[in-house]
Amino acid sequence: MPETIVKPRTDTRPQVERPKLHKVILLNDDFTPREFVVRVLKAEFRLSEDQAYRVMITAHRKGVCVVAVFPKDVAETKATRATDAGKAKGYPLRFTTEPEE
Ligand code: NFA
Repeated sequence: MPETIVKPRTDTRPQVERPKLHKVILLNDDFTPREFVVRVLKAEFRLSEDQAYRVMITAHRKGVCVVAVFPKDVAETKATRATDAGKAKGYPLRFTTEPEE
């Protein structure tokens, strides 16, 4: 039986950081109608009726709710579009973003 030759295999692929995801956060306010918030969440974030209602009611009760996480540029674009949808109707509805831990 010939000797086993163990060939050292060194992984030379560069170790890259996975880009951080950013949270889109819905902020409560006293003026935007609940149904409108649900409609925006469904349209902009593709949430189901149930998911959208739960996110809306959590923000309503606790002040804020995480809607979803995306790469930074996607999170910022969606937060801006959703905020602008409220602005177009004269509502103070706001979505912000922040990096995930
Ligand atoms: N608090 C709003 C209302 O009672 C509803 C709302 C929920 C607004 C979540 C913004 C975010 N009409």
